[in-house]
Amino acid sequence: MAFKRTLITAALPYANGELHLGHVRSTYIPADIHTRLLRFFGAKAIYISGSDEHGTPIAVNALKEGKHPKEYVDYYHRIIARDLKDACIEFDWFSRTTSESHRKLTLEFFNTLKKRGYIYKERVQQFYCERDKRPLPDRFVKGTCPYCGAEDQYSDYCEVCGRTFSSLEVKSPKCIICGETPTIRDSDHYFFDLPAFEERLRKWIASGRVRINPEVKHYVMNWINEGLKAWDITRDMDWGVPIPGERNKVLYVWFDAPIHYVTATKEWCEFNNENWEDYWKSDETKIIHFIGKDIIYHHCLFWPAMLEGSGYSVPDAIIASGTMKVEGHVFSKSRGYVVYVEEDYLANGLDPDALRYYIVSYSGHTRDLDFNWSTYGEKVNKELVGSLGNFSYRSLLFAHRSYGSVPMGAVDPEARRQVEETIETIKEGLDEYEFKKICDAFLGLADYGNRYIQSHEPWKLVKESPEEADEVIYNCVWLTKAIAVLMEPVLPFKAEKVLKLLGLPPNQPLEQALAPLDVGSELGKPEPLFRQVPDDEIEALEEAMVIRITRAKG
Ligand code: B3M
Ligand code: ZN
Repeated sequence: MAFKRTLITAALPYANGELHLGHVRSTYIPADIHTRLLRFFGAKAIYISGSDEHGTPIAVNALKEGKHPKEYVDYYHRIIARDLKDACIEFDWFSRTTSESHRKLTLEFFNTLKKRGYIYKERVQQFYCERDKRPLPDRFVKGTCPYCGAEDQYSDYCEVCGRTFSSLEVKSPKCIICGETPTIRDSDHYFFDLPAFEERLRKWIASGRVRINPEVKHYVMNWINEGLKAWDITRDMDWGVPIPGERNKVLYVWFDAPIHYVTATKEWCEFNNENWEDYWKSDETKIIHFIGKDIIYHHCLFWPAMLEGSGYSVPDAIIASGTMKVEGHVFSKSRGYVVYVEEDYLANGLDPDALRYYIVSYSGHTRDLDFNWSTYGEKVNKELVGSLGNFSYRSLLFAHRSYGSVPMGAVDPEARRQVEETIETIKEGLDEYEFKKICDAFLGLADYGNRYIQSHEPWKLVKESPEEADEVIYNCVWLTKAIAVLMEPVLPFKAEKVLKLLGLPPNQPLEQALAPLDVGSELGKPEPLFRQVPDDEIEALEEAMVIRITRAKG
């Protein structure tokens, strides 16, 4: 069916660090491009997210820094919002999980699910520190991985072998606050009855009503076939959404975080005088979640079950990206295999649009992306500087110098056909969530433009046959406009620049890609669109990375 509107969500970044390439690749840039493209093709689309501010890792980090968790997340919420803006990632709404509206809505979900019998209480055993006199959930305990024997791992997850486990399985546990061996105590926890949704989830996934890629579908079906387990949604601590009637118990961060998709929608709707139920309780809205591969379980099982159990719509598409690596290594902040958007990229004078382009054009969205500075340099220099930038700059410079305005001419039918084909391919890329296809398409148009200008040699024609020169330059400028319009979702800063030289405002609609030029309208003086990144600069960037990795090894 045709949807009236689309809601695009990006997985919430934890408010515990600067934005890095792992974030922007898995989620924020592709989802931003998707939203812009939907609008470009005339659809109504809303793009939302927010800072994920609860959870034990944040509580532990704040404790280490001697800060209250609220102070800690306030800081990172600001930093993340800044980094997003600098990478030209534009949310319609970006809020936070520590808000009052979010607390209320989370409890509404909790109460509804409890009333309907999907949440029940059960006694569990958990670590307790007798010296600190407190329970020790998840990351408050470190120990040896029960599977691979790696030491100094958090009690719920091993960074070395990647397995997750339940806290009590960890060997030689130690309290992260004082280093004591914890004791084990009883505690009453709330559980979400995931198994009650088994058949509904199985049918939903198998029916194809939700778009998820085949590989992910396969995983999810396997999990369902292995049998789903009830989900412990309580943590004994004071940082999180407090459970009513309980002392020192909050909801697990993964219970409240996805609810923020609804919180943010409601906040946006309130601000824009719309009805949030049109988004979450109606078949007319397409809901798309952009996520990383590591949170498929949460989005394909827990979250749809929570929605279904509370009477909300379930998502229509869950788009999981491939894994991000750095110089061939698994992405890891603690081991130094990380590239920060601000510190490592923008602060070095590198171009935000080039980042957006590199991130999505390197490989297909579901494939892995192995980041390294040398392929970054190659792609920027060859594709953005050599092809795209070169064509726009040459065309505009020639037109500006020789005419100062759009010369007489008409659109060459072959050039028009090329643009029409490019639009078709971009449309396919949008429908297939294949961002590389979109980039390849407008880059291909620039290649065509370069061949066009090269074969027509307008620099000769100006002297030999001025009328023909007019025609050729008209078409070069026309192609430049088409490319700018079509590249805008991926390269918004650069598109704006080019459009300005042509006397057009940003965010042009689809029709503008094919519209003829205004003969005689003034043309601005162009500057090169992209800067060449020389070898010595790439070497310096590589060097800085090696230093960080070495330092992380200690
Ligand atoms: N905050 C980040 C992650 O695991 C986590 C996402 C929440 S989405 C509801 O990628
Ligand atoms: Zn302790």
